Amino acid sequence: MADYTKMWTGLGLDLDNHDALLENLGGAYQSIFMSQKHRPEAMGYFDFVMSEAHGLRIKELREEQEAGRKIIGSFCVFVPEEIILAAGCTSVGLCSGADFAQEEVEKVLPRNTCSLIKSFFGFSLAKVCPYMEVSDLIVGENTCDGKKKAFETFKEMVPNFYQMDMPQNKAPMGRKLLTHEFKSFLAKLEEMTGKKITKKDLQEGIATVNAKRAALSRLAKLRAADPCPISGLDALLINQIAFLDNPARFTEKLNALCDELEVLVKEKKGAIAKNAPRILISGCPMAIPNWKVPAIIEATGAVIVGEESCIGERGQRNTTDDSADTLEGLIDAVVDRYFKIDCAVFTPNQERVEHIKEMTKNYNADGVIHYGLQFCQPYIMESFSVEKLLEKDGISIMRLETDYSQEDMGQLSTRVEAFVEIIK
Ligand code: BJ8
Repeated sequence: MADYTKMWTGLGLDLDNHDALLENLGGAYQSIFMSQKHRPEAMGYFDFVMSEAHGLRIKELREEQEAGRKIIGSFCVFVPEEIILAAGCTSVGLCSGADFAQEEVEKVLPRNTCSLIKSFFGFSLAKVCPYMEVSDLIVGENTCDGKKKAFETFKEMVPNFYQMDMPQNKAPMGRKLLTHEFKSFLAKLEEMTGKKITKKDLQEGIATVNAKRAALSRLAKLRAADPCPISGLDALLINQIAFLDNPARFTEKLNALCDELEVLVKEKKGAIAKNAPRILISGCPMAIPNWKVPAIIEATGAVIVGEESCIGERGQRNTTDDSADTLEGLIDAVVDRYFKIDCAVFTPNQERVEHIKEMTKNYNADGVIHYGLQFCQPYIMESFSVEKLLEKDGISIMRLETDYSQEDMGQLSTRVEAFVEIIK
């Protein structure tokens, strides 16, 4: 990586903390990703993106800012990228996938807060996330209780916070609330940019995001093959990078990877051996650089064939209908698309278990590992009914609860190995 010290200093990063984070991440990436065998050649691009995630990509975002674009950071797949692009802005996901500055975090948040929330507090307090620092606006959403209460504190820590309300059920009133929130968000972006969003702008935003989602769905379908042409770790990484990279370039590179995977499938070549036990992961999002559980699973020789997760199919399934001929109609279509997301903060949330069953079938999974972050009430509570309903259909499932620490690695490995033995 080139020397970006000046840029990082300009962003207000704490260079010592940031060096420590990069050193840690670099080591983890080498041992988890680069040690894999039979990786598709086109993964080279995604390795490059990762190696420059705090360098070249941030430089690009700074250049976009200098040219007048605003950078919008967010924590949730409910924040509509189509509208952000329509406003001439750029969307970035704010990672939240690693522990940092835990002692400082526990001075402002209770200990029994999920790791994801603690993570973005830690990144902010320790000044180590260039995406957070480069963002002109940070959007928080009232999804789970943990996030919405934590945002009350977080908005005092950053100068540019915007809060979006969220429905808790899929009744008509819920849809009305989401429509209201998306329109307010659109108005906020118009006010920030001084640009009036037109029908054409939104159509273009929808087209860009639809193309990205279509490429991700193409990747997902290719994983149904046995042998699987790509490891679950690499597929997860691509889903994580989808939140950071330039969307048009990402789509082009992902389609190139899918072209290569199609050939591998035809030639019956896999990244992981044929007949390897096939696992579907379901549950809390695995934000970058959270690779702990997938690394444990694939170390057993099993392959992860899908993620029922917001960093995965729950967040990316469904494209937006672009056929409306008014701006109002297109906004409605965006709302329709997002209102289908079956996050566990909704009650009831029956669609989610149906999706898990559907994915198990479509990707020929032998079993499901339900991944819950400790203290995440929505997903952990829901995991009990998910378990019951999957077992009723004869689908093997194991529920795991963990955090971002490495302390339970041994215990998790033992449990995952035992589960893989059972489903073999
Ligand atoms: S749409 S899953 S990205 S809210 S893990 S912070 S739920 S206590 S992240 Fe999510 Fe949007 Fe839903 Fe998806 Fe709370 Fe649970 Fe923590 Fe969570």
